[in-house]
Amino acid sequence: MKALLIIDMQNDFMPGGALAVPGGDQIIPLVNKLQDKFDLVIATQDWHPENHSSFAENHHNKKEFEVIDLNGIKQTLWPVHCIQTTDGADFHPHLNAGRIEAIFRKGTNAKIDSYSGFYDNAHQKATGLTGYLKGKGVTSIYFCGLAAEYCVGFSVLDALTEGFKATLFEDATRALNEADFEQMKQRILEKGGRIRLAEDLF
Ligand code: VGL
Ligand code: ZN
Repeated sequence: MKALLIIDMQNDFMPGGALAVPGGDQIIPLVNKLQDKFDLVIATQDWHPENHSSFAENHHNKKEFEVIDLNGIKQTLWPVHCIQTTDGADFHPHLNAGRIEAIFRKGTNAKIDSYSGFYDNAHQKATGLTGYLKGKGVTSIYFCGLAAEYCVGFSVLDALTEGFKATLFEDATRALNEADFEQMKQRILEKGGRIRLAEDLF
């Protein structure tokens, strides 16, 4: 059984948003069309409290996009984004959300960031996504959404760790930084993941 996992298609990651991914809104028509090819569609939402430790403004003398050591883990400091229950955390209004059976929220613990839809960045706490998908009989997961080298990429890597087949649709994602996305694609391929074009399904 194959599932489509739509990562973080939220207003704050769209052009004009707090942590805009260039061209993030351009993938919406493809992400909508793609859903018809899957029996199960799941989404994730970045869902931070205001005091989240990934926000530069919650640290003294730190700038946005600076990398710090946070409890032993490298953490990029982001602009404030995806605050729980705000418009910025909502899905883009053009995203077809009618087929999404479950939404897994992440980044709710103020002390640690969570790029992957499966685990926090220290791999200490699971979201329950693995058990949910295995309970539905899912063996292969296909990924789209934002941002390619962060929440999408780390979700793909964790899916492989959890024993799923994992495929990234590289035309149905967009990166914050192209060079970082190239590195992430290499890591995915080395771990046994696949990279495909969603458009090839049509
Ligand atoms: C994301 C940075 C911070 C993402 C979330 O969805 O890729 N990136 N929070
Ligand atoms: Zn975030």
